Amino acid sequence: MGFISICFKNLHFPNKCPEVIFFRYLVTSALPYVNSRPHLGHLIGSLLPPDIYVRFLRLRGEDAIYICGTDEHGTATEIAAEKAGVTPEEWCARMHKLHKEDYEWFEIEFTNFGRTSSKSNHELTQYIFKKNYEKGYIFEKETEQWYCNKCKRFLPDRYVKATCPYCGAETNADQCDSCGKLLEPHELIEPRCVICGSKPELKQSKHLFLDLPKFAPKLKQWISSNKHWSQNVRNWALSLCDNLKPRCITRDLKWGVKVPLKGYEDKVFYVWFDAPIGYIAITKDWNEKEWHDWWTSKETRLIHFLGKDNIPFHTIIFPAMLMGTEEFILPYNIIAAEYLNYEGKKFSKSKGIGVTLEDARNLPYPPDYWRYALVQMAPETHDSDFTWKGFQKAIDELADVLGNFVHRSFILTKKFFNSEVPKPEAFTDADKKLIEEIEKAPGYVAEELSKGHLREASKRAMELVREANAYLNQQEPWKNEGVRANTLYLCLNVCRSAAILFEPFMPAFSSQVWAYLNLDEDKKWEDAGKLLLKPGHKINESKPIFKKIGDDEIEKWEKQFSGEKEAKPMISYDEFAKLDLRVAQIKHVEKVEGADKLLKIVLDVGELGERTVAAGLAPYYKPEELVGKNVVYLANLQPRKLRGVLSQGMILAGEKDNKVKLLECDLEPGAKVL
Ligand code: B3M
Ligand code: ZN
Repeated sequence: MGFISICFKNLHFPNKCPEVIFFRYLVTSALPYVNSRPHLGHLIGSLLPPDIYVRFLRLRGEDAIYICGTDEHGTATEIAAEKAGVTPEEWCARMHKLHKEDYEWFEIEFTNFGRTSSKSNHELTQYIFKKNYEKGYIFEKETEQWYCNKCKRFLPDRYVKATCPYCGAETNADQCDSCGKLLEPHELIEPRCVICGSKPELKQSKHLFLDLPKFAPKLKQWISSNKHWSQNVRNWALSLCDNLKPRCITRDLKWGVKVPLKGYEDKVFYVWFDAPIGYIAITKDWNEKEWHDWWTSKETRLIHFLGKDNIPFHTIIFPAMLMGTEEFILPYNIIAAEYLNYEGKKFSKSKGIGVTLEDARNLPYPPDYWRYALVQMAPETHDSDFTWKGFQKAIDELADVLGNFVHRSFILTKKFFNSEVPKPEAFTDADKKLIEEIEKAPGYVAEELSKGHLREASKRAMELVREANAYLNQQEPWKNEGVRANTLYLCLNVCRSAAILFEPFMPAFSSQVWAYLNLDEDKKWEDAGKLLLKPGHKINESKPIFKKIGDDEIEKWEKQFSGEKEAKPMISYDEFAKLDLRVAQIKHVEKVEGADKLLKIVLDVGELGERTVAAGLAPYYKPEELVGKNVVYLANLQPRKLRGVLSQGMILAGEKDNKVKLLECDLEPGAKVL
């Protein structure tokens, strides 16, 4: 990828720069949706990597900004708000605040964390639309959209589930998560309404389309020329170019950016049309004067960090929209993460699987632990897993290698030199070897960081500390007075270097060590390779910075976030014997007025006569499928009224992963279940 290939302050070959080009960096993270609170996958998938990257750039003295914010439009938001009983505006304001607090807790340092519902984004979206429209890149077409007759609404995008016509996987309506293909409504196999499960129908509606095929040659040429992109991103983008279709950019919704065209008063832009423009608007909301320059100057390197499912939008659709304006710059790089799973499963809020950022904030570990551990488990080149064992291992490493080294260096300096940096004598071979490692470290770490290889970069930084630890053990300055000054002088300098090299990963660790070292100057990346702690400099007391995590604690979290519900407590046989369970035959079934899920079911319970129950089975069975079934019925449950139906007892069913099936029994009505 080589962000440092055209070199400004090249660390390896400082004298070989043919020309000095002053780039500045506009770095973005995919804008998180507001329909739920983020989890660890979001943090490592898109938010944390750009934070680490921008911190690194700043340490190198580069001009870099980090732009992010909440992606607020679209049906997902509308429905989440509806469920919560608030307006979309209220919902978004609330979620924006919570998202921001979550990220800030993890020390994600945004230049601006804005919102796509802002006035500036509405204006810019309409502006970019108009430019594309005027240049003939947008056309109108009568189209078919999924409409759910039961929910009485159009079902855009993620509100239709179906089978992917290309790979056969279960998919969303607009893009298949498995094969990445962009999908058109009529292509879907066996579509279902996500809200109610029924089969939607295609209805005619007029919509606007971005004419992607018109951009194909330019896109292809541009993508091919981006040799510094990762193979994966580049190949995927190129393969998409071969089969570009016009993309519908409007939706039949209320919540979103209005379409400034006659006849489109009831529609808004597709959320993916205005969301990336949000990057520009959020920059504008940060700096009214300079935003335009940032987004149009050739000196800006625009770098998007995102999850792999967002690749088509950032390599094709957004660049096409930008090309259409003939005004804005195109991304310089797109760094895509794979998916993070949780202990071998998918994160699932509804099933309680995985750790949300809110959960993490309530656990007894500081942000640095999460940041470092997540980098060790990051899905950089393939899908990976967050595991609690992995978390424990990462913190063990921090405590055993980094924390231990820093603490020993300080303790020994206090003991033997009254907390003053000792004055070294002539360096021995062992000293010189370590000095060489110190000098090389910032270049090595930078090389990986520049490519977005965060895990490798952190390993390189840790390598220096491992070397220094080995050196300290070998020198034994507590025994050998002769080597004491040199050894501790170098070890303290390694502490200083580590505070710089680990700053992007663990900002709190970095400031802590800086304070222990009694330093107040600004940290500079290249200084990590120098011996800048001066003999005689007074340092402060240190305390151990990292604490290992016990197995019992880890086991507790494994259980707590596994999504597995604990078994219910034991009961006695007598308690069980109180249940009067019978076989009952279903005689008659009807829907309950005003209740989507309830069915009114009349049962024949043999000697007990006829009984009526109200059961929440409508999503799983059609009334006519139930009639004639012999089921298991709990006869002596206190009757209660449900939506006007007096329910006498209940019929039993099993449930797993949203599948529900009645318990059936092949005996005559009235038979006892023992
Ligand atoms: N909100 C999708 C996502 O979080 C979307 C990213 C928008 S980036 C402009 O996967
Ligand atoms: Zn529906």
